[in-house]
Amino acid sequence: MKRIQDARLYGIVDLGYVTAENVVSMTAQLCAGGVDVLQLRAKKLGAPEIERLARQMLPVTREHGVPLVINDHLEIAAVVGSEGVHVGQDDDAVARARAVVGPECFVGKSTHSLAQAVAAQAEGADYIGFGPLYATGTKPDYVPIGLQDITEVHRLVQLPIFCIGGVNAGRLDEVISAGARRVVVVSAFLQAADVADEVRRLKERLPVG
Ligand code: 3NM
Repeated sequence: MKRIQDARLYGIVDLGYVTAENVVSMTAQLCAGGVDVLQLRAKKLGAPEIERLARQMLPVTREHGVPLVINDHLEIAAVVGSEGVHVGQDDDAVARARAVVGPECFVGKSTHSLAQAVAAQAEGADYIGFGPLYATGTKPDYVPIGLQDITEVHRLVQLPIFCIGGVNAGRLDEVISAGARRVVVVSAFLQAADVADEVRRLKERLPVG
């Protein structure tokens, strides 16, 4: 199983873009292309449906050695035994997640500013998301934070930092030049004509180490 500490490319199966029927196929394509970690995100589905999808994804992600992260639903992460769980900006979200998922499951937290990133590290998160860098239809209510704090967040936070929000092949060079080392890509992968190829080609351009 790949470790979150070594992950550079983070994919998300977001049910805003993928139908439930296509979740397994999309999971297989993203894993075949080479995502290092994969999240299940389904803001509009109920817990039973999300649990069912997670159970369908797990054999595929495990076959590829890709850790599966459940967004928001701590109990589902615990009951299906996913490798990770991801939480939002609530106070104590990391501590509450740990109490539910136990020591084997890593915990990531979304952050939208330098202050939130530093706080997430103090809270004991295993990794952070940092964004949205650009305006994005995947998370439309959030104000983009731009690229200017990426270097500073890497100085302040010694956790894996996944830059997120509007990242695609056309913007990758400027995101890397701004200091990003790891990225999350959602809609640009899920809407690609050839998903595995899009993942493979973007991954080749990420810095190693
Ligand atoms: N979280 P896309 S931005 C799920 O900043 C999510 O916390 C964000 O999707 C954050 O690659 C985002 O399609 C959406 O822009 C990322």
